[in-house]
Amino acid sequence: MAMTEEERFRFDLAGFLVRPAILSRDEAAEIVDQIDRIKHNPESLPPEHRAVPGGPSSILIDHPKVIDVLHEIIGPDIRVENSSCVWRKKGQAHGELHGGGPQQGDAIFGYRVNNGRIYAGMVRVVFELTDVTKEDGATCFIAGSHKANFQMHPEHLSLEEGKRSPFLMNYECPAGSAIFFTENTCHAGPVWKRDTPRVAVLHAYAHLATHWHRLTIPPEVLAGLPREKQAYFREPWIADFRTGPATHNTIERFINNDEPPVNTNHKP
Ligand SMILES: O=C(O)CCC(=O)C(=O)O
Ligand SMILES: [Fe+2]
Repeated sequence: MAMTEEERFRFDLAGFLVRPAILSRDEAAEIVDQIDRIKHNPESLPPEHRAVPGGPSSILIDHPKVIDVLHEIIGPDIRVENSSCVWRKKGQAHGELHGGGPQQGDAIFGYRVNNGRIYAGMVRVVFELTDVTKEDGATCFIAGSHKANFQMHPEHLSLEEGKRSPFLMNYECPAGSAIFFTENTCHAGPVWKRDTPRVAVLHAYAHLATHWHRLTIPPEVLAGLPREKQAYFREPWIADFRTGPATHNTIERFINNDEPPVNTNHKP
């Protein structure tokens, strides 16, 4: 098993986990530069780098210190559901507390533990690309809410100073850290308070058999990825029973095939 006992205990108890500094400072800085250009000067990048997870940010797709956790909490067959980047200036926010509670009954988002194993639905990974302190206002969580059996109570949904739930937790971490949380944990992207921007990449991972987000990554960005990274965007199915034994939709099968990743060239 890849997670330490303490990590497993912490993730199960709280619904989120920080793995500090999984990237070198140079790797993080290179992605910061890419996101700066994506947001402010996209023409300075080749077309296949003009969105995440293309170019330097592609190391995040299958980073071993991320994939080993995901294999343990989702399962051996996973996909990337969604990829986006943020350049959040002082005063900007993603929004209020959302998620948590009885949604755990849902097959896409649900969180269960069975026979000593975690079965998480969608898991979001935040890659913080600058140093973050607890005062800055990065993602925050209502600890334990991924297992709540009742609707989130309004008294626990305020982000206002002095009115915050005693269960509201956030994190501090160095640049290049990964924060994992089950989408079922009640969370928020509060107002960013630091003078310098929050630069981060957010990925959503899920079981190979599920597909929640309709993928919006530009086709040229997906096409520019090496085959082993495109594999995380392969079609969402497990077995093809036209063959005997059934063909399993593994990464190896995808790499040895010429089939494209899921189609992103669609109309809304
Ligand atoms: O921006 C954040 O810190 C949180 C983002 C969020 O809520 C999400 O991606 O689901
Ligand atoms: Fe969210």
